[in-house]
Amino acid sequence: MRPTALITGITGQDGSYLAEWLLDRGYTVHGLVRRASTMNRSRIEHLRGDAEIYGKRLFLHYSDLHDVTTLRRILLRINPSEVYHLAGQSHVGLSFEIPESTFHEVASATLGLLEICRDLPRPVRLYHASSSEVFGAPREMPQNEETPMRPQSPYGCAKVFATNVCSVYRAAYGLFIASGIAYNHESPRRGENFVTRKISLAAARAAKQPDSAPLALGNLDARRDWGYAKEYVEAMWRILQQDEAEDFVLASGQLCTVRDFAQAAYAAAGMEVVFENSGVAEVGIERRSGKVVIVVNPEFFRPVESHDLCGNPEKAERVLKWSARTTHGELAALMVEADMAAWRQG
Ligand code: G4F
Repeated sequence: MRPTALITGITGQDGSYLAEWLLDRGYTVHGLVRRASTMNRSRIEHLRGDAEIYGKRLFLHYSDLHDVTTLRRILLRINPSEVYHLAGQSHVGLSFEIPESTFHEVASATLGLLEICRDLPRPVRLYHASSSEVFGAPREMPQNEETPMRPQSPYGCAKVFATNVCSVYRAAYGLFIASGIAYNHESPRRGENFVTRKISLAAARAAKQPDSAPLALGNLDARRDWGYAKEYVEAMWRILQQDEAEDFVLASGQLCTVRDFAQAAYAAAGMEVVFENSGVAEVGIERRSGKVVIVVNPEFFRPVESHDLCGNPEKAERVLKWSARTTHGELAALMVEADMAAWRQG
């Protein structure tokens, strides 16, 4: 019999790559999608358009994570062996503007899902997408699975709750529940309001339209441990194939500033950049030097910034036999190339 997986958040970056990974391994995949007036399924459109897959091994179900009755009914009907819980508001900056809905989507919804899993007749393995944001302002660098959590945002606080309640349910009820404490992972499928994709789109646009408006960014000195999302979904799957349920840090172990990522992205599009703090540049290309201008706009600064978030991937490498392979420079280049290719196709 084919293994069956349920993915919450299947239309997102990670959900779409994970669906591909599982389908390639012979799984039947079910995904939860939210009912909305506009369809936002572009990342899985190629799978939906594949007559060999859609409706045969890939199924989508309308449900909201707060619609616990529907969720329970779906889980009982499809009887999955594995659940990958990836859904929820994931923008850290936005969580300062919508803290309560962030908490409901990230924290309460996870607890609701655990309650359903607890009652299922057949034991299920659950992957919970935790985040480096649980560490926030860590007292050590790099962080590992034992590093104390010190979140710096409403989103981070919600993830702390969700990660801790997953551990409690694992201990209390003997359920196979494991969190991947993932550091930033990006791709051409990344949402456009995350900094790497914002940069790759702007670099591709500047290559095509030299007089386009300059890119405006927030904190250029912020450093992140960035990896390629396509590789991170493999780690999620490996976590559920272990004998014991355990949490894992998923990281590259390397830091890169927003400034350096931007420089690498524009270099991949054949351009050099200069950074202006004034925020008043009117065109993207400085006529004298031929360099592209990136301006700093305080609007994109956060009330509190997480810092020194660099993961120690040692446990994942040793136990899961997994490591992040794509470097920051390679990641920037592959994202820009994908966005330039999309421009060329119109
Ligand atoms: O791309 P970001 O918005 O990602 P952030 O905040 O690190 O969170 C992402 O990674 C976490 C860890 O995996 C996830 F938990 C979370 O769900 C999300 O996927 O910002 C990265 C850095 C920040 O320091 C931010 O202040 O870039 C800085 N930044 C500078 N200018 C900007 C901008 N971020 C955004 N979104 N937009 C800017 O213009």
